[in-house]
Amino acid sequence: MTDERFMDLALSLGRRGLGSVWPNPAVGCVIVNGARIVGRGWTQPGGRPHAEVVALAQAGEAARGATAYVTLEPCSHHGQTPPCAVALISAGIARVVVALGDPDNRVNGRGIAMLRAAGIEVVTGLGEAEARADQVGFLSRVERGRPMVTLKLAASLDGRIATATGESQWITGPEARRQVHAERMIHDAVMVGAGTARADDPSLTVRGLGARRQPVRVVLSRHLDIPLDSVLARTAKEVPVWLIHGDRAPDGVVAAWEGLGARCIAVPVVLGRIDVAAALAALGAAGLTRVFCEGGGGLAASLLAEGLVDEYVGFTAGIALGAEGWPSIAAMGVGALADAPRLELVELRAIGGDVLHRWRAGPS
Ligand code: AOF
Ligand code: ZN
Repeated sequence: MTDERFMDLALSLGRRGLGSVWPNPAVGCVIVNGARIVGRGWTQPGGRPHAEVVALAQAGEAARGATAYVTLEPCSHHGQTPPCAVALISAGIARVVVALGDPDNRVNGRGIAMLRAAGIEVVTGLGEAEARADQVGFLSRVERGRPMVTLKLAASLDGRIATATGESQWITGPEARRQVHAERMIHDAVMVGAGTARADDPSLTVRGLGARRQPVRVVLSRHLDIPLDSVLARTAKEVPVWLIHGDRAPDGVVAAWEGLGARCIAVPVVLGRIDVAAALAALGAAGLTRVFCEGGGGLAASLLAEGLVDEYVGFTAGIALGAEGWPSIAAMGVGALADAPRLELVELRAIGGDVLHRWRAGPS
């Protein structure tokens, strides 16, 4: 096997951690001695142990003289455990192939420098584009101070997410809904606006896929007017609920939610709405790297208007709801076409009786 194939394997191992390792990146590591794979590792739930530590433990003595393939620069800082660069050196690794540098200011080139200083041959940049795509959430947290955002909307042919009476369950079929759970699982958090939380009384958990760590449930609610007997309220002690509220939400309601186990985070209100950029900055500061937003139309519009959507995944069903239905994207104040956010199609397929379409924002 070639360097490329081993790095591909490391990249696919690393992806296993997506959604369960925040605030850390989901890294993969493969250790190869001769032509034999002697260790495989990926970042463990909660972010530790790091991928290299897992792979080295598996390799044992066979790590001596071996090559390590790592999807992110090995760390050089002393956390709760010694740095991975030191672990690789002590294990007698002879060569390290790294896909992408780690921008964390505790690392940022020092990991690679430590390996080289110890006489280890280091090759960089192999698989960099794939690694960058997998690390988009971690890179966003470190470099932009906010998590990456995937916006998901399940809509009718005419782009409606509910009927005039707010009925939305179910517009799409079971296959699309199952896919939504798979998408939730590779994100750190699932986020909705207060209107959706009130209308659907959702649980926002991952079900049926054996998730090892449930995503945090985030609700944006200016007045914190979500029923205290909702599913989210009743389950806040089992799976985290974080409420982003306006700075004037009543203290009593904040205390009541905190009593139920929710985390309440106040952010400024701008023109009568929660400042979504400030909300995302707060989520980034709290460690989230990948957020999956499931509407509603108001939150979708705010995120799009502010250029905060990195990926959009749409599910379109063969049902028409008409203009009385709730729009998937509310008013955005777009005048000229040139001012409208435009995304690039990256995936299109049938899923059950529905259509999945995925779009990415251009580089910002
Ligand atoms: C690695 N391998 O698998 C991961 C790394 O808080 P700590 O000590 O766990 O360090 C977290 C930082 O370590 C994180 O911000 C990133 O720079 C790096 N993550 N490094 O060598 C891994 N997950
Ligand atoms: Zn490490």
